[in-house]
Amino acid sequence: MRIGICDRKTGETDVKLALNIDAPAKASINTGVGFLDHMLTLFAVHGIMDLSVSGVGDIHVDAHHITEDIGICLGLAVRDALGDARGIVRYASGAYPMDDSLVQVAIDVSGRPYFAFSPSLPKAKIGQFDAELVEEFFRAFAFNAKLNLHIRILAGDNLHHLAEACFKGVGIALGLALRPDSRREGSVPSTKGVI
Ligand SMILES: [Mn+2]
Repeated sequence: MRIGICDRKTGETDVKLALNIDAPAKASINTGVGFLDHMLTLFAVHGIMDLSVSGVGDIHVDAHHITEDIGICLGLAVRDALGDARGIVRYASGAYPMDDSLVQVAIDVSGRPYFAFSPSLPKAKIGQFDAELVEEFFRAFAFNAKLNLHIRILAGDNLHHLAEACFKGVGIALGLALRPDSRREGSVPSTKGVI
């Protein structure tokens, strides 16, 4: 079982996160931010991973620090679980609908961080949650997981649906990219021999 752990405490947040990428889908999420709990649950259930997150943050300020820091921790936990990334598929992409919304996600577990999100979501709120934090979350995640992540909004204007399509889409694509492929025969999926 490939398991990654991240315990990270700063002056702004205290995050404990565990990720098992080979376990049945399960989510145990408590971040103090309801919308973020909902998104991380969708990420784990549709990515078919076992994710537990307990986070405490300075949400009297807003949800920025806790959201970004959980993105950092999820990225570090993916890196931790992967080790040298032996035998994985490495690439995955798809277009993921959520009613009116359609989001294209492409992932390369390359060992090199790159992030693109376009167009940016409007500066508006989804309930109490700032929609712009969706992009902040995935930037922190991609940079700390050291992978290429492209998220393109193809259709839709319901911000709740768009955010859901992003979290489900990245969860599903990540799950597919991290799957072991027996034809790799345990080799590192790179002509460089390292990821
Ligand atoms: Mn929902």
